[in-house]
Amino acid sequence: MISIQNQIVLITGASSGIGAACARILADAGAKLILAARRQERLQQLAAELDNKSADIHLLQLDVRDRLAVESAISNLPPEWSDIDILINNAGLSRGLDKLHEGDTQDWDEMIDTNIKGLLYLTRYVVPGMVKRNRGHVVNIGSIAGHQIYPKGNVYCGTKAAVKAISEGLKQDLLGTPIRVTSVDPGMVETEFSQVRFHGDSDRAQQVYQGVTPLTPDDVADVIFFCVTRPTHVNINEVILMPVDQASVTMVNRRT
Ligand code: NDP
Ligand code: 8X3
Repeated sequence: MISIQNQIVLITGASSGIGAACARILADAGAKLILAARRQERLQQLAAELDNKSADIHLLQLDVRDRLAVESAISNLPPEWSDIDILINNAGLSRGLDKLHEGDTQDWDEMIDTNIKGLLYLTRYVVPGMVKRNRGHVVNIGSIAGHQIYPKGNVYCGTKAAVKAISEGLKQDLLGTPIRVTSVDPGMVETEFSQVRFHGDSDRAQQVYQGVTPLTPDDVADVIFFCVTRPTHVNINEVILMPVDQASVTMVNRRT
């Protein structure tokens, strides 16, 4: 296991769920954290919590869909924060659960712009520095939905299939460098994910996890921590994790 003490880790989507859980576990291990998301007040709350543990934090209010904002945020990082060691491309969302031919095109744009293009922009502006410094690790948060399609999952599944392809492509393109690329692909995790998918309909969101023990954000962060702390010659290419109550994207054992 390698230490990540004082390594600079940029986490997108750090204001909630899996991203916030990553921030907590990495702060405990002494990493220096750049926390990015749109909701600044959420980032500030998390920073205050981590501050109590003397964590070194830099906040970035950032919409990953905005290419120019991403480029400017990365190129204007203060010098003490600019040498990013680990990029966790976690920001992402699903919007709606509709048959493709009845889908809301605004929902599609939001998913494609965030899950695919946002991840690409961060990668494009952060990885060249890693190549120059001859060190680095990119962790993309994919999904079981990138491996298997479910009814009405169409566009969301498409974005996560793209993340899978992009992770594999990046690994190939970085062959010959020491930079590592990992895709962490969870099944059902209880976060704000379903609230966002159903545009704030809490009852519908809760039903997703009814009678099931889903993964927690900490479970996923734990796996990410494992991946980034392997010896430097080891690359964990892809991890699929799901709750014991889930066998595939559509097979879930519900007790009620
Ligand atoms: P949450 O909704 O709890 O967190 C999503 C995070 O993404 C938030 O911090 C949100 O921050 C951020 N985000 C969304 N859009 C943008 C944007 N345009 N710019 C910057 N940040 C953005 O969900 P999860 O923690 O579950 O989701 C994290 C990742 O895990 C996603 O990629 C998701 O697809 C993936 N995933 C989730 C699973 C689950 O079952 N929950 C399973 C498999 C994968 P803010 O709104 O403040 O910008
Ligand atoms: C989130 C998991 O199955 O809701 O990526 O699409 S699922």
